[in-house]
Amino acid sequence: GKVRAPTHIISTISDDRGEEPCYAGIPMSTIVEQGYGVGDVISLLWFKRSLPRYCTQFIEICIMLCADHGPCVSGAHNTIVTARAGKDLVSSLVSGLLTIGPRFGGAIDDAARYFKDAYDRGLTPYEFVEGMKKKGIRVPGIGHRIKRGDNRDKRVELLQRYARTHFPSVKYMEYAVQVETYTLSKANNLVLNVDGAIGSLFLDLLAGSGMFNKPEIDEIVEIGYLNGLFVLARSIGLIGHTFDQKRLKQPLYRHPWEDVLYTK
Ligand code: Q5B
Repeated sequence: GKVRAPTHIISTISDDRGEEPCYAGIPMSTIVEQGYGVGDVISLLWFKRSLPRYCTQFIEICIMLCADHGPCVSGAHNTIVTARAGKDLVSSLVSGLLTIGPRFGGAIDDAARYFKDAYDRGLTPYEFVEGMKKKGIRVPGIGHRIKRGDNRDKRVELLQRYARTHFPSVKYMEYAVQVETYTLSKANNLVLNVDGAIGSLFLDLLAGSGMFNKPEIDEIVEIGYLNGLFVLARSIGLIGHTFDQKRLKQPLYRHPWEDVLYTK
């Protein structure tokens, strides 16, 4: 019989061999003609299934809300400095993206992991937060440099309002809100931030949509898909900052001496 040479790559999300490319088995003509959006494409290429409209709309809202947060955040700052050093689009973009991590924008997966573990184990917010403190771990998804208990993040409110209206259950998000109530009683900057809101709400999407079984949810949380939402979204803003600096013909950036504490 025929002997098949062993393959070097296994791929399950897309196929470009036929007349038209397919994403998770769906031909491009269907995607275009049936009006699929970016949320649908993310569903196909990341989750390998078509998700209900309220889920794909939620994904699109996350992308829109996280696309930019001004020039002063770590990512935009790096991108601006790089663009002003005369570097190209890709270099400026990746220098901004490289700041995304546990403190900035990249706390979504850990927020989902820790909120899920604490909720599923039935921990009270007090037990959860104090347990994290004992371990010396900051609660991912809690805390912000400029947002406060009396100056909440509008993006978080918008996500919560959407989910309360459209999701069948928001139990993980409500748990995150209880955690926030406790952390705010400790310090006014310990608000539920955009990473924590997306992390907890994505748990609700995974658990409540009926589209994922338990091993699939556990695998998504363990692998960590959700920081990808911030990376994808913020790329839009970082590309915009690169064009902005080029358009403005900004010179090489040099930080002012008077803003540095020189000390021995
Ligand atoms: N403390 C975000 O810190 C920040 C605590 C905490 C327990 C916490 C911090 C943090 C977890 C990671 C996270 C996502 C570094 C943030 C984002 C996107 C963005 C960004 C933008 C955008 C801020 C003061 C005191 C200390 C700390 C304690 C702080 N956080 N305790 N759990 N989570 N959060 N990141 O203000 O006793 O004095 O030693 O790591 O979720 O990135 O817009 O900027 O769209 O671009 O620098 O929104 O919260 O506060 O470090 O001076 O701490 O609070 O232990 O206590 P800060 P610090 P003590 S959203």
